[in-house]
Amino acid sequence: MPSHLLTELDRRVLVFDGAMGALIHAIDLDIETDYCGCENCPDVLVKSRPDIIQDIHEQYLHAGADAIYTDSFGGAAHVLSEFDLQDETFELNKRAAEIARAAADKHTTSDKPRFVLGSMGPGTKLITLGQIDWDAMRASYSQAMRGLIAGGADAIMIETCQDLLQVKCAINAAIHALDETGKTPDDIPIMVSVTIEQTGAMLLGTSIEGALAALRGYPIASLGLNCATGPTEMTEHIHHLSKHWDKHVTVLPNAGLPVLVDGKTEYPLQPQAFAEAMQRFIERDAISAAGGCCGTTPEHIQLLADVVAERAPAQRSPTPPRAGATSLYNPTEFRQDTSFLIIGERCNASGSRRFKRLLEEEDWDSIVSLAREQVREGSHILDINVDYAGRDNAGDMAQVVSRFVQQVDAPLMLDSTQPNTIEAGLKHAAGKCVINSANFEDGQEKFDDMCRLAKRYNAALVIGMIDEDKEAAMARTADRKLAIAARAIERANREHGLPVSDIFIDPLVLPISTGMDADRRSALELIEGTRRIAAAFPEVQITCGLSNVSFGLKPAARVILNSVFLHELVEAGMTSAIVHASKILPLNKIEDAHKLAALNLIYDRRLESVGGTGLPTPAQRPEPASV
Ligand code: THG
Repeated sequence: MPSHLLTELDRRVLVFDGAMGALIHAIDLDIETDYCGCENCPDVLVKSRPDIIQDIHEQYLHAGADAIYTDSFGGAAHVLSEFDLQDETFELNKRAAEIARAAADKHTTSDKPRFVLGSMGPGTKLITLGQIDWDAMRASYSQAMRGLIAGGADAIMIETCQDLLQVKCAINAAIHALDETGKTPDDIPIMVSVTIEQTGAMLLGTSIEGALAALRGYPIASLGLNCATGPTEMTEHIHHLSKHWDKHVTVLPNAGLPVLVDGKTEYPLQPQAFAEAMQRFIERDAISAAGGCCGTTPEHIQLLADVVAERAPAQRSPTPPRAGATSLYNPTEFRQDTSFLIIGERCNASGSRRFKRLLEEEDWDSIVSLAREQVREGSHILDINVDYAGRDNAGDMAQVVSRFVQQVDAPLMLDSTQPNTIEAGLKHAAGKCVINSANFEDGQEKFDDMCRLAKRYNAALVIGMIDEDKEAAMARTADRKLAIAARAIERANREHGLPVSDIFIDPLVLPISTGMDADRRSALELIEGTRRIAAAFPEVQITCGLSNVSFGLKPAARVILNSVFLHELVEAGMTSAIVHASKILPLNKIEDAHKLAALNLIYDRRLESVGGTGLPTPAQRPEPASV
């Protein structure tokens, strides 16, 4: 059965409650008897003073709130552990939900149901800063969320989020907790509310565009904003969500920006002005739910409820953002209108002597510099491959990714044949990544593992055109490349639910410079394969490790062959390539004779090899095909 809360959110704008902390602080409570010795831990009051918590809930319900937040903002085990309360995580959260449930049920009438939102705050440790790791945080949230579900919460509200990696981890925890209780996000929706500071970004620097792009693939029912600022400062961010987020938008501002009055923090926005500002979001941005955060009171919520007055949400027709990945900070679209998506190849232990040396020396700062150099050269995304015999690859991946996440503003492509190395990176990557890569070489099970990683961490996925057929190995013909692509897209999309636009097909580039007969046609087949895949699957991304084509040639010849080959591939429908960005030349910078020589090699025209550039020179000089 679809959740009652979701049905109601479709039907009318819901009023959420206001601040709880200030109302608690206004009451004279005893540290020992009320707070159980845990000073500044409001979460413990559900045990010692349920009467106070229920009374605050009822004040908001009385004011007209349709939904109330449980008193469990700091209820995750890793937060409670600061008060040595970690063993009570499940119980405290269950109590918090039960108290809110009792209050909500008491005020529910046949025409006005009231809801309980199981609140989960960001905690006191930032995962992207390395203060806690993914597994610990996920387990901690899961435990608390199981309590909220057991206590009767109608939704899990992951709120006041400052760090995208924390949000991804908390969503996974919620899915896990629901799973364990035999529920799904259709029964108990997962809601997310991020905090955009006055700087215009989340605490760790994420823009609203970045947050939306990184979270869009998850089964969340709403995305909104709360805390940090008043409604005015939220205007452009809410506008962005309204235009591009195709599910519910929730807005819970503070009562303005805080001011210091006689050494005390006060929130200046009065109930009337607050309600008017919220009315603008409801009318202009078609938001689904409105409430208040710090500094808001039952009076603010009462005036807000008067303004909302059971109205239906305004109409809007959001256009979802185009497929892409994100760094911690910003999104990058997979389709680059006037170019191709440039994936920097140089952070690769087997593709760069410099990177390999820096990895051996564990010179992480210079590795960051190499990454930044690639961004300056024009790379949109950075490939990271630390696979290297004799080292702890998963450990290296974690080291590299945790640094790049904060110090490099580009989405990351995690490149390894080992799922555990990829996952080690995903556990540190706040933004939306690309996994490189899955294939069918070792059977469908391993392929499925990579797809599951992509789902869990909301990453895009590169798939190489190679399957179980040991004789044929990599797909060398256009036919086989297309056939494997069709199977891969079917499996990743239908079976695992990866959006087609988040799938990168890699038809696989082989060197054509080996002089071996078997390799002579491989560039040709690749171009034709790309053309067919692009025609059959217009939404799919197509990529390749371009530099492979010219292994063994002299550096100057490689630049020419790579550049000309890339041009042919892009014409055929290739949308991205893993390259050394500064070594790709525009065609008009390449001499005609060199261009022709490269084309002859690519199209396997009859050649005899001579010295000079290291490129074969044509025996005859046919007209270039596509330059
Ligand atoms: N498909 C996918 N991923 C891939 C590949 C692919 N990842 C790895 C590789 N292939 C693409 N990356 C590189 C990186 C470097 C080089 C080639 C491919 C390269 N490096 C020079 C060399 O080895 O001669 C430079 C050496 C140096 O700077 O020291 O050619 O196909 N999905």
